[in-house]
Amino acid sequence: MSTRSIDRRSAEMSLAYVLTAFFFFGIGALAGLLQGLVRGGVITLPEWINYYQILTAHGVLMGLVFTTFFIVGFFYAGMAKTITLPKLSVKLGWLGWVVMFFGTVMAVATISTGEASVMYTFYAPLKASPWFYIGSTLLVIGSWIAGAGMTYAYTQWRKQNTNQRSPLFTFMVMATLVLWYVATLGVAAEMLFQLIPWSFGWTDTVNVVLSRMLFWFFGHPLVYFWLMPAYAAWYNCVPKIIGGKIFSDSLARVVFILFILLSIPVGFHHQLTEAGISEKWKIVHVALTLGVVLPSMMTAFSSFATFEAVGRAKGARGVFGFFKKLPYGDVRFFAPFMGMLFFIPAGIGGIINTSNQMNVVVHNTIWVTGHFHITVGAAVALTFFGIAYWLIPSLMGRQLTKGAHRAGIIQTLFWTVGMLIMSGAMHFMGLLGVPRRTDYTTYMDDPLGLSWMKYETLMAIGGVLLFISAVLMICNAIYLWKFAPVGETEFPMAENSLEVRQQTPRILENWKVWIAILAFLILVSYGYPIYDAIVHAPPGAPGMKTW
Ligand code: HEM
Ligand SMILES: [Cu+2]
Repeated sequence: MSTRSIDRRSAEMSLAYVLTAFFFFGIGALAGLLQGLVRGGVITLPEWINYYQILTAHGVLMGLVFTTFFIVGFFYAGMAKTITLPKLSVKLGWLGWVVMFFGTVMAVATISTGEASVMYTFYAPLKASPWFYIGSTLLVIGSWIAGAGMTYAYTQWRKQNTNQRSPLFTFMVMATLVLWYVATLGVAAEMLFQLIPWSFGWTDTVNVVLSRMLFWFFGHPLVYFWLMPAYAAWYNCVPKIIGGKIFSDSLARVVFILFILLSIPVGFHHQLTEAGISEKWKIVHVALTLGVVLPSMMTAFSSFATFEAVGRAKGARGVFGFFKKLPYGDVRFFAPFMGMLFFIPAGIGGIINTSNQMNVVVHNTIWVTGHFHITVGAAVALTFFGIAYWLIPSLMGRQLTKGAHRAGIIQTLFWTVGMLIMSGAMHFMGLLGVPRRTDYTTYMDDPLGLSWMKYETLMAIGGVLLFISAVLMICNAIYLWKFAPVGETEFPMAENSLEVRQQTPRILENWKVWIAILAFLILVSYGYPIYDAIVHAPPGAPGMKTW
């Protein structure tokens, strides 16, 4: 008999998001493979495809579409598990899916017809078809609708459970949503007031400085929007999988609050080499960025504390003996664990990127691309894969079989090795000065350009392994969705008893306080620069089509 872990309506809606995520992930992976092969000099694209076109498709589909669909699906499922979803939430979930899907199709269509090779950052003055901007905006609006469904479920729960701290997972969903709503205001303003009117020809020029500021107001918290769901799995699901407990309820909540506060007023760390923003403001953003190290360290600390506690309970000895006791044969643990390991060099790389002087060395080199493939492309992606292995069968009422575990471990290994090779090559090339976002070139057979080719080839080899892994992942997902034997798969969610939760300070769930502090920090860090960019606007730029 089939037994779903949550009610059927919620399960079907969440699954729609997760499966759509993997559908677009597949197309994105193909684009990634082609990029690697082109840059490595292995293949040449046919006349009718432009390198920057597939680069745009890859960045948009992986960075914006795969992640957002997966996150919404996972969050809805986790909320259904911890507090259950009212009917209205499920309806809003479906509506959000439709709007997001429609927006994505619009954006992908304009990329396919070559009207939007502006890459996933759509930096002005590169100018795409208005329908690309409208499609991307719909993707965001769809996520707002989905977020409204979750917020409704949360407020209903709180009404029925006055004076109770919410379950940790639900709290984390709400914290991520607070961040997402505030962050997306920046990109929505850029789209609605700048890019869309300009691309329709209603305005002749665009204020480039302002548009990039607004983009990164959104762009940095975007990376925390990817990371916080992965952390939610590290805090709630991984401990349950390995038979442990949540290390500390309040610590986990403080971490998420810190992410809300510190991930928005830091966008200038992406613009350190950019004219039009004074050094003083850049330093404010850099200082706040370094503050974000703290919650990540706290997460690492509590994750490994949980591992240690579990290992010792199983009889581990010595300082690091507990590593031997962890269930590496369980893909639900193995995949996110590999992701955690990737996050160690990734975090160090992030500190390098944000340090003013070192940023000059790596800025706009392919080092940066190496960096975000080990953060979002590995730490986050591997965690999402690990979640998918139990989430899909558990929502379908099917079994995560031994064979699927094994296939999952192999898939994880391919991804891990592929990413080590590809990102390793990218990091190394970046230090040599190799630019990111470039089609195949030997720079007119310049000896320096030629000397880079061997690393480009290495990068392509890593890309091939990653692509094999992506195909395996999709096959596994389809198997678990449609073909695995009917049965039951646990929805691993470590939950603290109400007693423990009630010891957590009440203020941590007082959103008004945190939103007010966030507004203050935003005012301090962005208020004057944005005012300045508007009042002392640079000469506007006409649109450019460089492809
Ligand atoms: C099959 C696996 C993958 C391969 C082979 C791959 C390969 C690549 C390559 C070679 C580039 C650099 C192109 C250039 O700068 O000229 C790139 C860029 C990028 N990748 Fe991936 N990648 C993969 C997976 C992912 C994943 C899982 C994500 C995120 C979830 C991701 C996000 C990005 C983004 C955002 C860019 C930047 C695009 C731009 O600069 O506009 N990739 N990828
Ligand atoms: Cu950033």
